[in-house]
Amino acid sequence: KVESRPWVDQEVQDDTELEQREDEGDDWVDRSEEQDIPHVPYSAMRYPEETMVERSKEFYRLLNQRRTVRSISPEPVPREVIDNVILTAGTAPSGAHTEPWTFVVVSDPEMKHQIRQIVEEEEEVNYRQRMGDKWVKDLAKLRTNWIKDYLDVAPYLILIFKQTYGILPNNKKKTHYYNEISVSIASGILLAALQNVGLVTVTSTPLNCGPQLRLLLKRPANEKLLMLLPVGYPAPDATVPELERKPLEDIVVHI
Ligand code: IYR
Repeated sequence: KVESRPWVDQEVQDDTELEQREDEGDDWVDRSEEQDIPHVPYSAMRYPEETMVERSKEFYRLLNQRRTVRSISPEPVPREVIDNVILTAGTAPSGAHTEPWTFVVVSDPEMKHQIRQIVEEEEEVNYRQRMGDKWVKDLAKLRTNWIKDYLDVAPYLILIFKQTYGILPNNKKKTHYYNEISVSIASGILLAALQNVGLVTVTSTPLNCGPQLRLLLKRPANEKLLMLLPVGYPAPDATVPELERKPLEDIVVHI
């Protein structure tokens, strides 16, 4: 089937985009049905330069302390905080302002356990077969495996879905341009918002679990799982690998 989605960069196109397109009809929305919207003046904060330097350092210090933490405390976290970090994620820019994201927040212990069973079953096959020796060796230093206690223990699991297209109230479909990159940006902002309140997570992308988790959570076929974030306070005995980040000169080129 010929793909006609010029906004998807050839190099970035991944197979998650190519599956399950047979469920799509041709009933796409006519953009002329949309109304024009007013444009209003924009004003931003303007800081003195020293303040900018100070704030840039402060924000870097905060985010430089972010670590992937695989040992999460069962201690409860206020629901309002979760709502606020998701609102923050939803401020991300998106293709044609389509906001192509759904954040599924799971706190029900039984549902968390069902998610764990699906993920562990697939991850065992991933580690033993699909990933191959090289990938498994590359991960050895992180000491990960297919046992994911955090899926039972973390007070919240946030499953981030990208909506590959939108469905309007009249059942017509709406193109979600750049949906994967839009939701990826939102996910990054979510990670920053969690760091800002002292919560931790693991940026997990459970390989081959998307369809099963989508069905378990009763999400529609236009939604594809992009990321699964267990969220909570770090366990008191949590450890992290002693990793270093690349220095500025290794990540920047000024021209
Ligand atoms: N998804 C697996 C494996 C894994 C892959 C990468 I790339 C990592 O940086 C870490 C883990 C897991 O969650 O164990």
